Amino acid sequence: MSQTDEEKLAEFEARIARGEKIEPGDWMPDEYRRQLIRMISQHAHSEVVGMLPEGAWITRAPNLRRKMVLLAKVQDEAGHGQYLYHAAETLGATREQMLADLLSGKAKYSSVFNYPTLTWADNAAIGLLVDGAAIKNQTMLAHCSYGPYSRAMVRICIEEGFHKKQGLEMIIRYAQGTPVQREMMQDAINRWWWPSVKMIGPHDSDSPNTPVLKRWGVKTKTNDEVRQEFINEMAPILLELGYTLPDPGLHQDENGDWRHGPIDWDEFWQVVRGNGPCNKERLAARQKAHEDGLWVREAVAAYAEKRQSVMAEG
Ligand code: FAQ
Repeated sequence: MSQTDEEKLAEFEARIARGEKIEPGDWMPDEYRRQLIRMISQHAHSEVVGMLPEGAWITRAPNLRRKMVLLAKVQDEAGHGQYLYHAAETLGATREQMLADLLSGKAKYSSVFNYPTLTWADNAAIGLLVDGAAIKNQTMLAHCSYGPYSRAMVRICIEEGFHKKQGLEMIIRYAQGTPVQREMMQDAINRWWWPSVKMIGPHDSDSPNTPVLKRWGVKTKTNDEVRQEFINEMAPILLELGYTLPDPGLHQDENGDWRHGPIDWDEFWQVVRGNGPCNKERLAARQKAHEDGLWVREAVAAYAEKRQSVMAEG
């Protein structure tokens, strides 16, 4: 006897409640599939666009060790994009469509990558703050209910942990440096603090996707809960090192939580809508990379065609 949709949904939700992973061939509600494709493809695009702000500094690294570390980090981000595009493909999304949506400006990617990297110290700020915020969110997603996404997240979190440590190491070195070096690091922290706090997503009251994502075990925490964890970790580290944070409202409450002041969400939505300082530059860079890669795609397609005809001839 075939099950009704209500019965399938009840079984699906019972599996999630038991902590089982949902796998690609399993029955899932259309909305679960849609939400995952939305989120995973945005995440993949973020990794790929996220290579650009730091990638701009590879040729200007201050020494060979720093260059090797930065190269490895940016290369990791390309790999993360690949894992994530694959995870979205398991849900029926095609690589071609996802890329077309990114290149046309239709698809979203993280707001945080639309700011410029003005000095070498920005790479330190990105390592600690942007990777630090990404890890808080992704450690949660490593426990999500969709198998391919959660497994991709486990690998990604291990690599992001290294990214965060190299950022912290640089921030500590700058703290021990000359007044000019400290000032350069402080300036980078001032510029990356708020974009990092905002990248975790809008307040829960303005987050339409969170309820359904929580119901089906994709998110296990809300945006504000993740943000609180992030600020609780970062504020003491940076203050202890003698830096300041650009939030006059920041204070520790009676429970020990570091509370932030008002967030400028208008600025965030401007960036999300394509009007941030570097949105156009980022999109143009991805479009150029896609055009420059045309000969590779053509060569791969020609090879595949040739191979097929040779095999057909036996
Ligand atoms: N930027 O209802 P919610 C990284 C959109 S990876 C742009 O709260 P949700 C690694 C959201 O899409 C960083 N748009 O949405 C790295 C939705 O619009 P839609 C990326 C944003 O999904 C480090 C609308 O606002 N991480 O950094 C942003 O429940 C260093 C309403 O929002 C991920 O993608 C934003 N910041 O929560 C690489 C993790 N926030 O789609 C290089 C996976 C929200 O309905 C260097 N994603 N929006 O039209 C998630 O965890 C979630 O999607 C959130 C947003 C938490 C980002």
